[in-house]
Amino acid sequence: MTRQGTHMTIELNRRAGLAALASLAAAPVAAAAATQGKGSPLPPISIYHLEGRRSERVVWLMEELGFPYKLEFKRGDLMGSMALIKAFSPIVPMAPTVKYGDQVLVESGAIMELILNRHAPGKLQPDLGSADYPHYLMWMHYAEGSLAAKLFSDYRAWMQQPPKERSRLVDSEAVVEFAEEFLKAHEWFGGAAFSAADIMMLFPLRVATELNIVDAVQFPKVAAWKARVEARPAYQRMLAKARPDGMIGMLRALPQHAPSGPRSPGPTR
Ligand SMILES: N[C@@H](CCC(=O)N[C@@H](CS)C(=O)NCC(=O)O)C(=O)O
Repeated sequence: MTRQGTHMTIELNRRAGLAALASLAAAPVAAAAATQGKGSPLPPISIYHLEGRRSERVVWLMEELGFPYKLEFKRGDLMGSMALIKAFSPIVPMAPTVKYGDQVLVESGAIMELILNRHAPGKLQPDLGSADYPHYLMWMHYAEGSLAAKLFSDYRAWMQQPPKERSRLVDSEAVVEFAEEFLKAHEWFGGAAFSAADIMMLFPLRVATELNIVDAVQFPKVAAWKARVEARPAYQRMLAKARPDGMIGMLRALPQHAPSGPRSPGPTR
């Protein structure tokens, strides 16, 4: 790996990928491979990345699957990494941006669903017909649609005008509480087994407590789940490759919360 400031192109898991491609090449057509549960051959994938941000989800997924990918970012330089993204995809520069074959994709959840459904059938998702599947799919989408959206809007509102007491307008507790309640009855967001839903949920739940948007002590099940997912070898490999110097450029954490009053009745958007 080259050092800071230089444009990093990291070719990862290449050998594993070549072996997988070689074995898949024996299948007559991609569709036949998919029906045999092997998945279609993976096109070349480049992940445009910002350290510590949502693009880690795709890197982590690829590490869980042992799939090859290139990682594009400037180590220790978020602005430089964003400039790479803008040069590659100026219309909607965001992380992750993924080059999938010759297609340009954004939205971490959609990218993950595509990779799993097309190239890794049966992995990191519950069976479509199982009781776990509806929950799995709900958390896959809740992570961005309800949780991250509420957290970041509360964060901005709080930064703009710090509230003096818990308020219906700045109340991310409710959206995190929903996750806490679920984890009282389930070990993982996909139910019985670790899945891509856990990968989706880690970023917003990390942001929630690291930026002090909610009090970590109020959510012990979430804390225990975080420790479980962060201990996974694939997560650790992701950290080594995609966040080699730890967290950089972190947003300022919110000041200590206003004294707790009664919980307000949930999200109001
Ligand atoms: N819903 C998108 C959100 C992507 C997103 O907003 N990514 C952030 C980084 S975590 C970003 O690129 N922000 C643009 C910026 O910081 O300028 C996803 O899940 O991929």
